[in-house]
Amino acid sequence: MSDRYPFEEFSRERVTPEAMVARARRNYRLMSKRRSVREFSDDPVPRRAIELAIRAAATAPSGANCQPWHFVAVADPAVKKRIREDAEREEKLSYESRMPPEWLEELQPFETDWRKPFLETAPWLVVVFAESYRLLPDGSKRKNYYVRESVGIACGLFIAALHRMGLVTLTHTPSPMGFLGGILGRPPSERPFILFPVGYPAEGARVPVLRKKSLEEVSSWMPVDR
Ligand code: IYR
Repeated sequence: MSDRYPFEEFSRERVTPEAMVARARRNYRLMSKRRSVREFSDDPVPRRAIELAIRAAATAPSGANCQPWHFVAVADPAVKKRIREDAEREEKLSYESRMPPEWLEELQPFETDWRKPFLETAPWLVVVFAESYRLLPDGSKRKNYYVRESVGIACGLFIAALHRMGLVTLTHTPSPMGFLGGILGRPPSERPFILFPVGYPAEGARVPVLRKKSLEEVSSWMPVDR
C-alpha cells in the first residue's frame, strides 16, 4: 500500500477574459507558424537549450504521475551515423515492400522517401522512449498507466518548446524502430516512441504548402451558439 501525497493549496492569479483572449490569440499565432522541417542546418545548438526543452516536456501530466518517458539526446556523430544507417535500412524495406500502395500515394505530396540525411545533419537527435513498466526494488514489474497518452502529451510540449525557441524538428518514427533501444542502450522496459531531429532549418529549406483544417471542421459545440 502506498501513502498519500501531502497536498498543498493551489492558487493562481486570475487572468481577465480580455487578457485571456489576447494571450490565446498570441499563442495561436505563434503555434500556427510551426512547421515540420526535413532539411536541417548543421549549425550547433547549445545543449542548455535542449535541456530546457526536455525539462518543459517532462512537466507533462501522466497517468498516476508515472512520468513514463525517457529522453536520449544525441550529438555524437558516430551514434547519429549508426542511427541513420539502421533507420534507412528499415525505411528502405518499408518504402520498397512493406508500405501498402495507398500509403505511399498519401505520402507522395510530401516528397519523403527512405533517405534520412537529417539524422546526421541535425545537431541533435532526441529520441523519446516510452516506459511500459517500472522495476520495483524486489525485481517485480509495475505497469505504468496511460503510457501512450502521457508520452504523446510530453512530445507535444517538447515540440512547442522547440518552436518557441526558434528551432525546428520533425516528428520522425522510422518503422520499425526497435534498433534504437539497442544503439542507445535502453532497457527492455522502454520502447522507442518518437525520434526528433532538432536544429535550425537549412538555408533554403522547403516545406509543402499545407492547409490545416478549419475550426468548423475540427470542432462541434453544444449548444451550437454558446
Ligand atoms: N516512417 C516513414 C514514412 C512516413 C509516414 C508518415 I504517416 C509520414 O507523415 C511521413 C513519413 C518515414 O519516416 O519516411
